Amino acid sequence: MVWKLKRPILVGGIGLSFSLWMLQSWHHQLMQLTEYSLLSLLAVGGGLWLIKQNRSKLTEEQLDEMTIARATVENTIAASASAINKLVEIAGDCQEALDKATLLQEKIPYLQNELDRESIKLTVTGGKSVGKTTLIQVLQQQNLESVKFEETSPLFIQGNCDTATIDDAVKSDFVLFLTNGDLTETEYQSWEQLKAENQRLMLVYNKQDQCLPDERASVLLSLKQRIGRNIVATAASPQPIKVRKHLDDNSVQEWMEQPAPDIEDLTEQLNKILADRQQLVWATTMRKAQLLKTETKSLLNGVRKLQANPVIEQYQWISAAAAFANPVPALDILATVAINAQW
Ligand SMILES: Nc1nc2c(ncn2[C@@H]2O[C@H](COP(=O)(O)OP(=O)(O)OP(=O)(O)O)[C@@H](O)[C@H]2O)c(=O)[nH]1
Ligand SMILES: [Mg+2]
Repeated sequence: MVWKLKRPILVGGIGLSFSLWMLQSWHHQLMQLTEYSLLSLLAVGGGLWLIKQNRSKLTEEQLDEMTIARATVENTIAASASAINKLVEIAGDCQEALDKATLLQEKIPYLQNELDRESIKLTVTGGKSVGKTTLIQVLQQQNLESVKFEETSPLFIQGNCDTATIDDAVKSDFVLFLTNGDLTETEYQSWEQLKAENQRLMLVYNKQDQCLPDERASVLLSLKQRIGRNIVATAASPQPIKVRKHLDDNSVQEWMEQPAPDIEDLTEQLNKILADRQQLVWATTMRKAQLLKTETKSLLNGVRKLQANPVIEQYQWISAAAAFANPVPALDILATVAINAQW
């Protein structure tokens, strides 16, 4: 049975008024409902965010202590090698890509040899005049076995972090990051950058002799709160102190004395870290292999893009021609005109 609507304007009008009235009377409840759902959404979102934060903290700590198996590094080197082979394969007659691939290929045997390296490269970095050179001189007298020290140029140029210095630092096995007090924002960002590169490192609060003992404790506490563990305090070259001696004839003799460097905590920590030097070497090799893989992949993408361009252009022409020749849009316009004309 076909139900035929009589007086459509009247029925439509009544329907519309009824709906508006319903909306009006439910408006309050609806608003409350929206408020509650917004609040619950906020609560759920906040909860999820907290869980995520806790998890990322955990993974950061785990990464710090993560032991690397030799096989994992070997697999990463092998993956880089096969990516380079793929690059050679698809490069075809693109000489530039082939030359780059040859250069990358030469790094593979170097990385394989790196796995058995005995000596450790220890880099000392930090801002200007924090005591990098002095600390290296003092550490060199500690007879740390097969450790080569290197100093980076100051980490900051006019208050900005120098990325070239960071790149330099991540090539070493271990980094000592020097600071003379609470971390500045730029220092913190550089520290985070090194951590993001999975660089093994330690924060050294040098020149602690410039502060009174309770000030030192509060600086150390604040550093620990900011970056967690991995902090030692040193005084590579403490300020000379005035010594006063009362003699028998009631006269007073005064002179300046140079205290010995205060680096025991640092050498103790370093000895612990260097005890597992294989781990340090493997971690560095892993970083270098990953870097090689990333470099190869971006070259591969570049070559693929170059090769795909002519095909994309060809299809662009085809679709442009098809759009031009297709009568459907024209039919569409015709239909609209016809319908309008009927009215
Ligand atoms: N009071 C005090 N002074 C220190 C300490 N360590 C280094 N110094 C002094 O800090 C100044 C800078 O030391 P450097 O070792 O040259 O510092 P740097 O970081 O190598 O400096 P740049 O390479 O120029 O960035 C020197 O006068 C050192 O004697 C320390 O533990 N306590
Ligand atoms: Mg220096």
